[in-house]
Amino acid sequence: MGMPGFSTTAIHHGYDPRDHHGALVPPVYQSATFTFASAAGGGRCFAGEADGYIYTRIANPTLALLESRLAVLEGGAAAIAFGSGMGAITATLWTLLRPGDEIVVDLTLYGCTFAFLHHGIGEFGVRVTHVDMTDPAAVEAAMAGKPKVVYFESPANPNMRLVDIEAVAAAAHRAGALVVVDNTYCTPYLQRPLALGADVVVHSATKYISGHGDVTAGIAVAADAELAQRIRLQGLKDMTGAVLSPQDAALLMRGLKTLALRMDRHCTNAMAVARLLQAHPAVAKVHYPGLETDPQHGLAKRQMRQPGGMIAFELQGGYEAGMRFIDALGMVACAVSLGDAESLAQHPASMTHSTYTPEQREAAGISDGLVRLSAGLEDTDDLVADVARALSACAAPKLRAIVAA
Ligand code: 7XF
Repeated sequence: MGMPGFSTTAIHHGYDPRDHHGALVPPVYQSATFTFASAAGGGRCFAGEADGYIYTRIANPTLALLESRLAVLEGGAAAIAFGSGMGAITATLWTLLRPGDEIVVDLTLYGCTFAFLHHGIGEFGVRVTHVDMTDPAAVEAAMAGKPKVVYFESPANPNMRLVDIEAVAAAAHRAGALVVVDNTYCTPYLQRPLALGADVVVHSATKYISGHGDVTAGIAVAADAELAQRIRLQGLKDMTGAVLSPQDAALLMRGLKTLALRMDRHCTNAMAVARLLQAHPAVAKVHYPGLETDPQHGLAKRQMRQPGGMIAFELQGGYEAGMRFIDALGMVACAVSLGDAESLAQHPASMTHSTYTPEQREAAGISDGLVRLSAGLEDTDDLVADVARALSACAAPKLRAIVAA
């Protein structure tokens, strides 16, 4: 038998019911601490001379099963689970960076990642340099400073910019930098950055991996086992303490079982909404790499299985029209977060990316009129109908006449 497929791995990897009284679903080790057989044995565990669980902030069997599944799915050596995506990101970067080091990042990043760089680690002596990672010459020039870390999202939250992972990773490696990619928007089902050269992949597992909007969680997956262990022992254990609860790990494993099925539906729904938006007179611009007219369509086809479930767009009426659109939605909820069964819409400039100043948002390509939509799992026709209704309702009177015609 060859390598098990994505869903088979997500459902079965690392678990045999015969080792657990036949329990089909892995039991939850809801225990903060673990007993040692002897005092000397406990000391050997702490010294790393003997295997064995010590304390859940370091490791836990339920977390270990989730971690092993995600490590295989991302094609990494090992994974570390966290209590949030920001836990995974901060623990990874605290581990890799020291005062005097430089991190080169893309122009567009999730709002709290941007805030962590500028108001967190940036205030502890780490130099943060933004570069347009869609421009190979700019990337090459930024490598002259010998950065320690190169960090980006693809697609970027919120404006769907794609970064050529293979090309940027190659440039970073020539300069001796480690490459960290936030793969939240894709999940390993749609894109595997480690196979394209990244060293670490981070996720907000709050999103598609959980898939049900009821957990905050994060994951880091490293290509190298020694690097993963450093992130665990420094970033997780000593620097952030951002551990995931075993109960929430069990919920993530439930989500993982249907990840591939759900991603297919998210993508189908997003494509249908993107096509509606593209053809609609009230819409000025659609950012969705699945559209043949999108300037990054070719790159999307190269590095993503499908273009994903997220869409960003600007209405003809700019900011005012965007706010009217969100308020006019019926089934689609106005909420931040993404990747849930429920479709969600939000306004990045005043919500997820309000951590930027207006000038910083302009530099990052996040316009005041941008609306972000997370296509859920509802029936495609119902989602498209709700968006179409809101588009008609929010159009300025002159446009409304055109829409009605
Ligand atoms: O700590 P979290 O689990 O919320 O994850 C942080 C995070 C990291 N990377 C990306 C690409 C993310 O989108 C997020 C969280 N984003 C939510 C959003 O954009 O709606 C957070 C709501 S403010």
